[in-house]
Amino acid sequence: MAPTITLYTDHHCPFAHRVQVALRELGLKFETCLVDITVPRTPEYLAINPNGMVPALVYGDLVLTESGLICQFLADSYPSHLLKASTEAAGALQRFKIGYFVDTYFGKAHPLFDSTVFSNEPDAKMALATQYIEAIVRHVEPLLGDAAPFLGGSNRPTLAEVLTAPFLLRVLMLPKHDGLVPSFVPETLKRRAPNSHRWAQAATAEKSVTAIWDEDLVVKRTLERIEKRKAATYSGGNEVDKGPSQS
Ligand SMILES: N[C@@H](CCC(=O)N[C@@H](CS)C(=O)NCC(=O)O)C(=O)O
Repeated sequence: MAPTITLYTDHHCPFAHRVQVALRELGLKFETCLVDITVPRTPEYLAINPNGMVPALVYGDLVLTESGLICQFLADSYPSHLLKASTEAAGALQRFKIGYFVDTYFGKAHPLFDSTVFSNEPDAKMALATQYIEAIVRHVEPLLGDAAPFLGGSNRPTLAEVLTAPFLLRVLMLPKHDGLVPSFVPETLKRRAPNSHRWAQAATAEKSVTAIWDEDLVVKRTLERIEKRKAATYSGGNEVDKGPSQS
């Protein structure tokens, strides 16, 4: 019998969003429990995940945490278009390429986007946005030459898109909101990194990705976090928030 699956999530968290995308791509039935991460966690939630973070996936009698590992576990457990088994023809190579791509995107590019969002100084914001685009041009664009529209010529999303799409939504949508990300980002990406731009648009248009996307909520929460960080900086206190990687 298939295990019952419950996802503990907050819809503005991109890490939790990854797991939603994986579950939907795999066509798995699951329940959603919303956890408000803007307030102290309830004892009930801390009993499920003692570190209080989302996502947590209750899978049968297991509690799984860490979004990347949860998605990998699901993709391994339910063979599909997301990921070949390592024993399939070209499976090991596809898995290497997906891992390499995801490492490259999050290791070399996305932190610069997060820093753009959370920078308070307009000139620094512009410089960081430019550095993000340069990192995409240099490191990510060459890996997407055969995207069709997804990684490695796949016409359906792979694990690479599952892990990146929630973050790409922010790259494409936040520049519409004054003061968060300079508005030149999407247009410049389209011109300088056409493979990446096409790929990001395709990934963020998938139903599995848009299903729980709430742009107003993400913008509101991002602005709140920026204010909180500013207040912490001006009061000379310790950081009250965990940093840009959660944007
Ligand atoms: N590495 C974790 C990161 C998860 C994470 O940062 N979750 C944030 C929300 S986006 C969270 O739960 N923050 C609440 C807190 O730190 O108390 C993962 O990939 O699952």
